[in-house]
Amino acid sequence: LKQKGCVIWITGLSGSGKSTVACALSQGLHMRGKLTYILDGDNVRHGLNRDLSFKAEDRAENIRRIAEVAKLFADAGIICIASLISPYRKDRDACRALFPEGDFIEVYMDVPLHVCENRDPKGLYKLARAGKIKSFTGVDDPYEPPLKCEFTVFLVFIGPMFISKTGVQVIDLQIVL
Ligand code: GGZ
Repeated sequence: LKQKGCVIWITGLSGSGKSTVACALSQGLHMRGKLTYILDGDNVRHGLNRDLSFKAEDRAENIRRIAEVAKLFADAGIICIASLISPYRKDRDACRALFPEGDFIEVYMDVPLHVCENRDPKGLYKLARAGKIKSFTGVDDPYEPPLKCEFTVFLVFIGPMFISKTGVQVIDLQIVL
């Protein structure tokens, strides 16, 4: 195989920019000749996972299935970018356990709730605040940030930056956009 597969797992609130970063990463990797595939929670929930709700057990099952599919892609040598809220730490850790050391790269979108809520691209926060959507992450459902992850994305004025926890490596996403 020319390319070794892996999964880049992007977690964060609705509106935190997971899909944007997933697309930017995918484009950047394509430009470097890498094969990628994006598994987006919201999309997969229309097909494979359309039987699942947003209660905790169903979110766990959503995440588990997507991790299993990501593993198939990784086995085929593809870099699979999974972008899901994946709010529970134990569910993300269970996904990590499916992969060999180093093949599960967790990226945390560290964007404050008020920023996501101000953006509200689909008007879902507004509906959740009005009680029209129940169990909405960040409003009346929990989000547990990673205690340790490979990358944290902070949205800063000069554009989205990839900043490693060690602070050693800084990659400006604009390079790959
Ligand atoms: C959270 C919800 C909910 C509730 C609908 N809570 O911003 P979006 O719209 O496009 O992405 C969100 C998506 C979340 O699906 P995930 O598969 O990523 O969630 S999880 O990992 O927790 O299983 C949001 C929309 O679905 N959405 N209702 N109650 N997000």
